[in-house]
Amino acid sequence: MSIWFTEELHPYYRKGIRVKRILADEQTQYQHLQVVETEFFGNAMILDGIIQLTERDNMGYHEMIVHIPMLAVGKPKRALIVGGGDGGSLQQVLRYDSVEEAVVCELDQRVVDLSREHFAASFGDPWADSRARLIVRDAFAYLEENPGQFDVIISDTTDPIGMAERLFSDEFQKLVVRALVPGGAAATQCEQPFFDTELIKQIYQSAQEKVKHPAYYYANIPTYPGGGIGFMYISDTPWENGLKTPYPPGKNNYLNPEIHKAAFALPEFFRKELYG
Ligand code: SPD
Repeated sequence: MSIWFTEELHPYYRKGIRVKRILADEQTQYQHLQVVETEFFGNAMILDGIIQLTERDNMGYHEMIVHIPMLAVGKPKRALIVGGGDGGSLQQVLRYDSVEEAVVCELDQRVVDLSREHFAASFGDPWADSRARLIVRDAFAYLEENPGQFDVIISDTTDPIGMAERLFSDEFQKLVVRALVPGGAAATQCEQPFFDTELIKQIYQSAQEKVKHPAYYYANIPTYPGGGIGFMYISDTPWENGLKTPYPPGKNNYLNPEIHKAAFALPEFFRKELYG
């Protein structure tokens, strides 16, 4: 079998990948979850028709959303991943010997189950690490109950549609900042400069009201709309602190010192929009 999967996240833009076979296709309590084997990108996870990750290009996303705040903080002990049930961010967080606990607050247990089944070749089984703790629950309530607890928070979410929309709100960001220890750092999935300019501006303005050193950075991911995705760094600690921190044990496949700096360089049209 050979079919094209076409994604339409924005009504004016589509992209497609060739699929060899469907490995899982189910309606969970929360969403339509598919895992497919693709022609070029390895296995891919699709939620409600939107590609979340592929084996071939997820490293840009997971390394960048995790290491930028982790390196800035230095020796993080406690990390929280909001969403991230696929285990990709967890795998990166656990590379740090300083990490004593990594909490993943994921709403959909099936994302965890099917990822363990179909992405073990890429992520291993980070859940087997004694420092990993899975909480299957709404992140809002969890954050409300845990102020001042985490050195690093990674908001590894789907797009701001339906139930995930509020994970991009000012209210959510307040809870994230409140859940950090002083000097802690967060990174949130923050969409695409061409397509989501207004949303990113709003998120940046919210962050400016709460922390001293918010900044937007970007990674190339061919299977995301526009070929990439950005992140909002939210902290009183400048991201540049991380440039001096040694990488954790294990192999980087995307991040290197040049990429670390270059990720924060924005194209002029967008730099003007965001920073004025
Ligand atoms: N437009 C797709 C954005 C997907 C972001 N979430 C990815 C989750 C990977 N852990």
